[in-house]
Amino acid sequence: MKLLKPIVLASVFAVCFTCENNDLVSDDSNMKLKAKDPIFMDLGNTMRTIKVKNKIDGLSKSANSAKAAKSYNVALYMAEYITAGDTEEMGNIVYFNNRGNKQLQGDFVPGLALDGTNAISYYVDDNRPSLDLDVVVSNNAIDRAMNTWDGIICSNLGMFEIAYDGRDTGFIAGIIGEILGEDFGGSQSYVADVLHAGWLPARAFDLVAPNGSQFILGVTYTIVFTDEEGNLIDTDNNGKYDVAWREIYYNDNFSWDDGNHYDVETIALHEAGHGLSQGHFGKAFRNIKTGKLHFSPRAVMNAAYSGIQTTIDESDLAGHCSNWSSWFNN
Ligand SMILES: [Ca+2]
Ligand SMILES: [Ca+2]
Ligand SMILES: [Zn+2]
Repeated sequence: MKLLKPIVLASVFAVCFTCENNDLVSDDSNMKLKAKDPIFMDLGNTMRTIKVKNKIDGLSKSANSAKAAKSYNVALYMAEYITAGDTEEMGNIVYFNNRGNKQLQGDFVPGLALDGTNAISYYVDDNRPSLDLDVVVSNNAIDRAMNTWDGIICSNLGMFEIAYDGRDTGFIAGIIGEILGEDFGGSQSYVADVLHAGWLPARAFDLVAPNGSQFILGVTYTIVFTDEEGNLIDTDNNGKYDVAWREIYYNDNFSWDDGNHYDVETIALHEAGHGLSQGHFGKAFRNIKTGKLHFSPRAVMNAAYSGIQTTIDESDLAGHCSNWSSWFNN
């Protein structure tokens, strides 16, 4: 199959070269890569009832422990993945509930935060390190990525890290493990608004997209609140499903590096963008002679890896600010 693809593409190229309005070929040397429609994957019923006890800052330890746990219904709603960039596959959106074209975006809701604060919490799980990097090195890269988003001045994320304490994490790791009959760890407990859940073996990514193990670098899953029947809810009526938290996983099939190929900070910055409700952005082109992938505009939120990128570009900034500048913090 892999060998056939260039031939198929080359013939499409030849046929379309004279077409008007063709959107495959942008000029003689660059081929525009077409974005695919979102895909649907059926992982069965992922709705779970979880108990969360919010620890409120300022309350004494005993007052906090006296607070009753509250029950919430949550389910996996969607995922977004970024691809390695050296295949024909571009990153995409995956929906796990088939509602035709009635899919909405997801977003956090002020006042409905499971950590008890509108500030954005994150957690980095050391229990699933990459095969290639010392966990301290990858953690530092992830922290740098989170600080980059937190440093944007149009938003007031008040980001804070929940310190690693060894606990089991991973709503999605649990579900994937159940489906594949393997133990990837996992927990049905809320940990933080954005969970960097760590690295999983390649086969876990075949549940994100068909053959996904071969081209997905990283994926961000969106877990949303549901009602008791499992219907997705939009309690603040903003036309977006209410996000409970997001989980980020990295594909250990690829070689991870710190400042090389594939650079953890670059992918963590991209995935954290999804963690903060941003979608993919930019048109992808492949140079016909060199095979090199490039984007217009180049941005952190491009759907495939095209080299190290650890700063937020204008288009990323616009997306972030339109979403977060009106967010009220606490
Ligand atoms: Ca929060
Ligand atoms: Ca909403
Ligand atoms: Zn992505």
